[in-house]
Parts: sequence; structure tokens; C-alpha cells
Amino acid sequence: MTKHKPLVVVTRKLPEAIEARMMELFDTRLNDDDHPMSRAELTEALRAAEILVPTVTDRIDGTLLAHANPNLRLIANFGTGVDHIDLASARQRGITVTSTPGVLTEDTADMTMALILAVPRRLAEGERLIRSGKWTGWGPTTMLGRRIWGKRLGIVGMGRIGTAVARRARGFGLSVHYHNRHRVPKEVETALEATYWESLDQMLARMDIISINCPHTPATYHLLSARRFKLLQPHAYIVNTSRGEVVDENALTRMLRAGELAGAGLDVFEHEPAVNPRLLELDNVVLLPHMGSATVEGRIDMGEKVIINIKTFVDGHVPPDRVIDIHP
Ligand code: 8YV
Repeated sequence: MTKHKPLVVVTRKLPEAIEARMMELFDTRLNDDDHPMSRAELTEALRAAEILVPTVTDRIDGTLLAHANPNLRLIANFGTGVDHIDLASARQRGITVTSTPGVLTEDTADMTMALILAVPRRLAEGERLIRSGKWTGWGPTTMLGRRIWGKRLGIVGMGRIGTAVARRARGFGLSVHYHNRHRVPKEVETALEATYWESLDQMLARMDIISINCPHTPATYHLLSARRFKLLQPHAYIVNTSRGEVVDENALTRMLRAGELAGAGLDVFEHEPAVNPRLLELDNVVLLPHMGSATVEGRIDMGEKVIINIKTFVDGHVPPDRVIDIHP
């Protein structure tokens, strides 16, 4: 007797090698033209799926889960952040949720470092100047940015990505400071010469560059609030490669427009794919379309993790990257 292959519904186009392997292993339904699914399509996908492979572009809330196929047992997310999935609802319904941690740490840290360099050194502005055809040549006082070396970097969230950013930052001569729910092990602090700040407010008030690297959870929603932005020094820069919701985007935009902050590097936005149009008018911001982990290698690694999670689950074991809902 042939074993029942579960119906796996994949919401977005994944790398070809990953899709091919999934087709071999499971009864797989793909999204060939890669359009982000509408709510109606997502409802349909959840009605059919025994296993769902969503991405950050799919909002899977309690209502959708309430109408899901009763045989839906696993949501194997393609991505590390799971803030788009109602974990409490999933838990209540006995649906396991997995993610893809670890494999996108270094790529995301690279992109974070790129923004940490790009904003103070006016990289995008310089590029725009050349492309505008208005560059008249070198000048001793033109296109001056701010020095990176010797500055203080405050990392909000010292998990895998935050730590990888800290490692890179040391190479660029930044001193590393961090705020986290828990202090990291002494050996890690020593290796990174990192200073722990129990008070986020106090750290913010003393940093030159802030990097947001914590996940978006109910506890971190608007962690960087209007009040906290006021604590930053006017020469400070802020970089966000985590989730837009961690930052009050309107408050940030107001501060930047008023010249109360020096600049921002944003790879993520509060209402993606919408971007506050007022941010687009500013020269001192670098805006990227959520591409922190967007490397060919990274996407394949993420896909392989998804396959391993599904396969172990189907074989009756606890999948390696099961997400534990820490906010029941
Ligand atoms: C992914 C991300 O591209 O993994 C994450 O949490 O933010 C991105 O790196 C995206 O989420 C894939 O779903």
C-alpha cells in the first residue's frame, strides 16, 4: 500500500530546486506566477492544505485558521519571523508551526552592516548624484558624511542576527552596545567587547547608531515609540532590518523631517509593501524592499529547512525548527 502523501500548499514561488524536491516528496501545489495571495485565495489554500508553506506576505489570522482544513496539521513557514501567523490560534487548534532560523543570519547581518555604512556615508545619495548627471567633480567639502569608526552602535535584540551584526561592527571599529530581554553569556560579551544596557531608554540616549534586530512580537510592537525617538541624539542614525512594526514609522518620519535624527536605513516597513510617502522625500534615508536575506544561497537554504521540517513532521517526529509560542 502506498503511503498517503500530504497535500502541501506553497503560497509563493520558491527556488526551482526546492520546488522540484517538494514535488518528489509530497503532493505539492505551487504558485507558479508568484503573485501574493489575496485573502480569498489564502482562505482557499487553507481549506485545502494539510501542510501550508507560507511566507511573510501571508497574514494567517485566527479567522482563516478557524476555516482551515481540519486536517491542517503543520504550517512550515518559509522565513524566520512568524509574526504574520496567529500562533495562539494555531496552538489551540493543534497546528504545529515551524520557521527557518539560522540560515539567513549572516546574509541579514551583511545587509544590516551595509545600511550602517550606507546611511552615514551617503552612499545612495552619491549614487543618485551620479545618475542625475549633475555631478560636477570632486570637492574638498562636498558629499561629506559621518565617520563610522569610533562610534557607538546600539543593538536592540542580541539574538542570532544581532550577534552577527556585532561581529561585523567590531571589524569596522564600532563599539558594541546592546539591549536584550536577557543578558547574553559572558563569553559572548567578552568576545564582542559588548556593553549590556538593561535600560533601553538609557542606551538609546547615548548611541550614535541604533540597529533593530529583535523579532516583532506583541511586546516589541512600536518598541521604538515617539517617546523613545525623542531620547535619541540628533546626530544618531537608525537602521531596521527586522520588522517595520517594531518602529513607529510615523514618529520616525516626523523626527527625520524635523532634523531631530541624522538619518535612517530601512529594509522593512510598518505597512509593507506601502512606504510612508514622506520618507521618499528625504535624502538621508536609504530604503530597501525587504531584501535582508535575499540571496540565492539563502533562499535555497531556507527551502531546504522547510523540506526538513515537513519531512520530519510527516515521519512522525518533532520538526527541528518548531516555533514555541512564548506569548500565550
Ligand atoms: C524573509 C524575513 O525573506 O525570515 C524572515 O523573517 O524577514 C525575510 O528574511 C521573509 O520573511 C520570508 O518569508
